[in-house]
Amino acid sequence: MIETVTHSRPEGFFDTFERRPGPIKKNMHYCPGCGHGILQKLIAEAISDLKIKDKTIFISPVGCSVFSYYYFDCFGISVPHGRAPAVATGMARSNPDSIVISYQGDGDLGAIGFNNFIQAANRGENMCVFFVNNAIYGMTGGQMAPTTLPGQKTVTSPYGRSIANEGYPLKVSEMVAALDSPVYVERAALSTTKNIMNARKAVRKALRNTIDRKGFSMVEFLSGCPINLKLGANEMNEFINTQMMSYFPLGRLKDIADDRDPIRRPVGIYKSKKVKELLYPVSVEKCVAPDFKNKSEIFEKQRKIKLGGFGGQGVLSLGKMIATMGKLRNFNVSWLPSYGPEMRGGTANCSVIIHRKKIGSPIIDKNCNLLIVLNQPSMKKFLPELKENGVLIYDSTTIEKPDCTPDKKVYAVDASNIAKKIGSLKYANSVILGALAAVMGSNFLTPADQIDFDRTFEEAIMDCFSDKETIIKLNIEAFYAGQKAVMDSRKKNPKQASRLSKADLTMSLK
Ligand SMILES: Cc1ncc(C[n+]2csc(CCOP(=O)(O)OP(=O)(O)O)c2C)c(N)n1
Ligand code: SF4
Ligand SMILES: [Mg+2]
Repeated sequence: MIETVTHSRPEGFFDTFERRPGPIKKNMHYCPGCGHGILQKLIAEAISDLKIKDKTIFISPVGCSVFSYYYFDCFGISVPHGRAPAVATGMARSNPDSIVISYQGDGDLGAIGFNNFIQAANRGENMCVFFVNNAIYGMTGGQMAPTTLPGQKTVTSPYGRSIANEGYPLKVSEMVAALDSPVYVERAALSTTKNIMNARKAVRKALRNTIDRKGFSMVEFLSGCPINLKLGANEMNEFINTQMMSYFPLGRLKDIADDRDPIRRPVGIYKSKKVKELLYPVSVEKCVAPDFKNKSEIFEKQRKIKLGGFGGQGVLSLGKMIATMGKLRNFNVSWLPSYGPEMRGGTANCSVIIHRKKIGSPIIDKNCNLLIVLNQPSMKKFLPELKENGVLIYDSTTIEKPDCTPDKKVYAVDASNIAKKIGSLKYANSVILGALAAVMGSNFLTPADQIDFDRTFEEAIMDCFSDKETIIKLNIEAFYAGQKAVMDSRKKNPKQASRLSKADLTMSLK
C-alpha cells in the first residue's frame, strides 16, 4: 500500500515545541481555542509553501504575540510594546531582500504602538502586518483594548465599554485603507472553517506582496481570546461571527498591489560594515599619544567633572569645551548633559569624564573630583557630590560662599561681573574655564604644558564655535580674564596661594 502524507509540520515551525512551564504539564503557551495558534499555523504553512523560511524576519512585540518565538523557525526579534513596525522598518530597509512580518495584537498596535504603526503604513514600508484583533488585552488578563466593542465587559470596563466615556472602537483597517501608501488591506476572521480558509489566502497574498516588494500590506484577523472573555469554543466563535463582525465587517478594503512597481530604496548607508564601525568604534586601552606633552600625574587618573547652573548660562557648552579639550589631546572623554523640559531658565547640568583608558560609564554619582557651579540651586544640589579633597570653582557674583568641609579646595571667581565687562553674561563660562586653567597651570603643569593647555582651550573654542568668529574672540578674551583674576587674587592673598601646594592639589584630585 502506498502511503501519502497529506499533512505534516510546516517548515516555518520548529521540529518540536517545548511545553509551557507550570503546574499543568500539557499546556502550550497559547490557551486552548486562542486565535493566535490558528493564525500562526497559517503563517508557518505559508512560509513553508512560499519557500521563504531563510528570508523571513518575524517580529513579535509584547502581548500574547510574543510567544511566537517558541514556535517559528525563522529569524525572529522580540521587541518592546508597540515597537514592531519601527524595528520592522529598520529590518526591511537594511535587508531589502528579507520578508519582514510585524505580528501585533490590538493593544499593541492600536494603543501603545499606534503612531509607530500608522507612520510605517503611511511610509509604505515593505512589510506585512498581521494584526490580531481579539478586542481585549489578552496577556495582561482582559483589560479594555482600543477595539473592545461598545458595551463589552472587560476587567477595566466592568459595566461595558461606554461610548460616552471611551469613544468608539478603533477601525484600524478602515483607517489604513484610507492612506495612499498601503497596497493591500483585508479583514479576515479566525472563526469558522470558511473564514479560516479565507484568512489563509489573505496571509499568502500579503506575503506575496512583500516578496514582490510592493510595500505595506496588512491583514486584520478577528480572533478569539476565550480565556479572558470567559467563553467556550462555540460561544467564542459565535461572538466573533456576530458581535465582532457586525462592528468590524470582513472583506478586502484595498488591493492595489498590481498597480504598484516594486519599491527600490537606497540602502548604501545601511551597509552592515559601516553600521558596525559606527556602533563599535575601534577602542584602544591607552589612547593618548606617547608623545603627549603633559606628563603630570593629573592626567594619569580618570577625572570626573560636574558642572551645574541655569539653562542659558552655558553650563553645557562649558562641559563640552572641557570634553573637547580632552578629545583634542586624544583622551577618552564622555559628556552627559541633563536638563529639564525648559532649556532656558531651568536648571541644567552635565558630567564630563576624561581618562586615558576606556570610560565605563558616563554617570558621575556622588564622587566628582571637580565641581563647577554657576547658580545657587546647583550649589545646594551638587556640593554633596564633591569627593573628599575635591576642588570647587564657583561664580561668586551670584552665589553665596558655601559652607564646605575644610578638606575641599574652594575657588570663588567673580565670573559674571568679569563677563559683563567683556560684553555679556554669557562669557561667564569661559571666565570659569580660565580660572580652572590658572588652578591647573600653576600647580600641575610645567610652563610648556601650561602653554599647551591654553592652546588646547583656544582650539576647543574654535572647534565648538567653528563659524562664529566674534564669539570665539570674546570667549578667548574671557578665558584669559578668568585666568588673570585667579592669579591676581593669589598675589593679593598669599595665604590662599599657600593652600595651593602641589601636594594638596594632587591629593585633591585623587
Ligand atoms: C511598555 C509596556 N506597557 C505595558 C505593558 C503591559 N502589557 C503587556 S501585554 C499588554 C497588552 C497586550 O494586548 P494585545 O496587544 O491586545 O495582545 P494580546 O495579548 O491580546 O494578544 C500590556 C498592556 C508592557 N509589557 N510594556
Ligand atoms: S490570553 Fe487570550 S490571547 Fe493570550 S493566549 Fe490566552 S486566549 Fe490567546
Ligand atoms: Mg488583544
